[in-house]
Amino acid sequence: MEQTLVILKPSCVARGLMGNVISRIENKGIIITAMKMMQLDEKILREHYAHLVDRPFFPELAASMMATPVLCLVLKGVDVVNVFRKMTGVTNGRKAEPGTIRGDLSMSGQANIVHASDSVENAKIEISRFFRPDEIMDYTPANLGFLYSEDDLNA
Ligand code: FUP
Repeated sequence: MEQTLVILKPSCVARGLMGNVISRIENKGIIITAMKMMQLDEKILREHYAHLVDRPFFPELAASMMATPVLCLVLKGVDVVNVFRKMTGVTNGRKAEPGTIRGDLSMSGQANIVHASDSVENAKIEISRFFRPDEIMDYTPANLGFLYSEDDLNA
């Protein structure tokens, strides 16, 4: 099954919204395989946001990501990268659709609650950036047969 990396950003942690986002993950039937609080530093943020390091807003973005610890998660599910990106909504919370995490919880383009990997390839890179292999739990939830049909699992 596919895996994706999610970061609950300082805008989520500081506003007491971790439980809200984790509830959405659990309610959807996505499996949480790892979860860890981390204080990010400039080094890891320059890697994580390598595509944005040269943009003028990068210093402010990095500072916003270091303002409090973050909660990093690995999620597992069929097509979970795309499913969770849809649940996240577009980057700017003011433009994100109601019903999405950003659309429901954020008024900001930067303080936008969550990061979510944007492709299967990037998810693999990002998971290995934030987690050691032994921190990711390999288990099958007892309710798997009620989350998916055989067809879903064989697709
Ligand atoms: P996303 O994949 O939706 O998280 O968006 P990006 O990878 O394009 O951007 C990463 C983060 O950079 C966003 F969450 C917020 C921040 N950002 C800004 O602060 N200003 C911008 O103009 C664009 C992005």
